Amino acid sequence: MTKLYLLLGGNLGDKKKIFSEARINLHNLVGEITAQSAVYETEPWGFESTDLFWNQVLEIVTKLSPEEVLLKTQQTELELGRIRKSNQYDSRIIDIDILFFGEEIVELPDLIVPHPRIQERRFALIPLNEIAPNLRHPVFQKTITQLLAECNDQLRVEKVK
Ligand code: PH2
Ligand code: MG
Ligand code: MG
Repeated sequence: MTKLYLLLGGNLGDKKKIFSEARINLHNLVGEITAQSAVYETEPWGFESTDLFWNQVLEIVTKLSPEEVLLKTQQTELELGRIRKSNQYDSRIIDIDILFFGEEIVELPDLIVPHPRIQERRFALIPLNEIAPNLRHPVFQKTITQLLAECNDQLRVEKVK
């Protein structure tokens, strides 16, 4: 069994309903959700849009491999209606990213874990720091709290009330 951290993100549609369905699907397909951060409203990172994101981190205990988890997250994205328009950053209904898979390092053509841009993104670090402040990044050998303290991202990240 491995403890894994997933990031939910989306800035289109009924975010409350979509996030709730994503959590149910992931619980059924990947494993028990053992912790979840608050939901945050966040400014789009890397592109311009007036549609603010919601982001949330889930801790899940799984017996699946990283590749199997990737398939289940992609299946969930499709079931919830995600359409990929381009390879550029774009508005979307739901994105489910694998942030950490235990302390494993995975480098496959279609999957890199830990997620290669966590350290640049407060929208990922802030919810992660809420539920796993002492989790150690196996490449940088720093905790989430340390990565957050060193992060230069200035975009707004606020709890949804
Ligand atoms: N995801 C991206 C690009 N930009 N910005 C925010 N605030 N939240 C995201 O989840 C997000 C983003 C690529 O997946
Ligand atoms: Mg993403
Ligand atoms: Mg993604």
